[in-house]
Amino acid sequence: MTLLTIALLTLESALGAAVEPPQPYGVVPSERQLKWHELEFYGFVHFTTNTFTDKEWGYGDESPELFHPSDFDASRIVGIAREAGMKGLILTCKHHDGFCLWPSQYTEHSVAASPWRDGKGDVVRELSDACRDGGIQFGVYLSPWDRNHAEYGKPAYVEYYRNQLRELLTNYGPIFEVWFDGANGGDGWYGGAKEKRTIDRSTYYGWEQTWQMVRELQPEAMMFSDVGPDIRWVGNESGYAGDPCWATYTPRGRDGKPPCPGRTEYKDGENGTRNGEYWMPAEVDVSIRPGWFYHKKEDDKVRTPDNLMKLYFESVGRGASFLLNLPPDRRGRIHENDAASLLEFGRRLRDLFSTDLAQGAAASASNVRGNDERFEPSRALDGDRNTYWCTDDAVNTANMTLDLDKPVTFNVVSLREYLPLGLRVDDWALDQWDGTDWREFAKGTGIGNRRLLRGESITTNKVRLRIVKATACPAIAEVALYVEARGSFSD
Ligand code: FUL
Repeated sequence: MTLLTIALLTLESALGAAVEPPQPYGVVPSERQLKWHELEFYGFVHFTTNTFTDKEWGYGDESPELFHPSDFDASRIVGIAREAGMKGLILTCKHHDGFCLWPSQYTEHSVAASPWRDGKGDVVRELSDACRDGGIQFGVYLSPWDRNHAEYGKPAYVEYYRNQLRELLTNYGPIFEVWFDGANGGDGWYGGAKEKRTIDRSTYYGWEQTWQMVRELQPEAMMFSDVGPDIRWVGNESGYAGDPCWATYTPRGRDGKPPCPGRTEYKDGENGTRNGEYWMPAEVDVSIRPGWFYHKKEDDKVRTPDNLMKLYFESVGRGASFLLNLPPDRRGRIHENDAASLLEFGRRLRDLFSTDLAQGAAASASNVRGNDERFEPSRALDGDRNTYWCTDDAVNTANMTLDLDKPVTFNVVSLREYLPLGLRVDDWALDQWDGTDWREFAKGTGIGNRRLLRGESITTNKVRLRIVKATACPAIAEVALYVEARGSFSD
């Protein structure tokens, strides 16, 4: 050690050495996952020959001539999605029936054989361009199960599947998410064979190799499946995540086989796994109508704005993402009923999050890491998810208080942990000051990317967040208070 170093070290300790941020706890998100956590809400677009045959799963023998939207306008779809607050759209480029919405050079079973745009159309092109122009992201769904392809079940099909994926990942700009569906019902047309084909879900598709290809072609893309690797299926299609819904997960296989798409104890996805092996947050996929594809008979069964709000709180509000399906109709447009509901929902969301009543409050805490201003409780009130309140390493129970100066009325609270340091908090509670005492008004388990509390209206001048149990010293990036204008939230 040189004299200079010793002098600097002495000076530093005299000034109070800058304390280090805590070590991460458990598995932590990748950069790619961190970016995705910021999206929270995006859409699915289910569109294919099913739209014209009124089916949910095409058999694979549908004529491409059936695909003939009279008024497909991608920019209108993007406009509605954006207005609703969606940050991206994922298109079913090929569903189980095998019909391709782009002119793939590997099959004739595509838009190139349809009368739409005289066989010169490309839905993938139009929607990806419109997303880019509209400032939202674009993702692809490519069904692994293909009921049209003659060689489905043989190695040649897996080659075909990868070739198609390569087309989608190289010709259409940046892809934010690739959706790998685990569904496989067995029977299909299969080039005229009309039979049941059973594949071994663990080995047939060679997922590792396909995932590797996605990483090479689109390093930023998030991959979704029952087993990730980046995002997991939440385990239901009803629109809710479990409570709690940990971002960490250890998928379990079934029938003595390792976990793979289509073969997991998928109900585990609802809650995830505390201290799980992987950072693999949940995505809640659900349709705005009963079916995934458009059916006229469901025009009066569109989810209401109230119901969409409920789904939002039960997905985004539990740390998952909300993937809401908007199926274009036979015109190639989002039906008026769906659009109306969605736009009203978007308006309510904007309204809800327009003013954070906690900003500007005076914050104090029972402990501040190293008494360092970088970790002060005000960091949780600055609207920046990259700054956080944090305690000393040995302090796993702590509280922070917001002094609001004058009484405010709120009915929604938003909490976030600082994700790069992992899931640290187990149990927490929220208290209001009633003039003489603290009164608990909410409690829960798990925070993660986001925890939204939707409760009765509370008017108070002080709010307290209590970290009741944390496995590692807490790092809280956000405490925010909002007002939701509403009649009831029972829908
Ligand atoms: C399922 C599929 O079978 C449905 O048709 C739909 O695409 C849904 C999102 O995933 O597994």
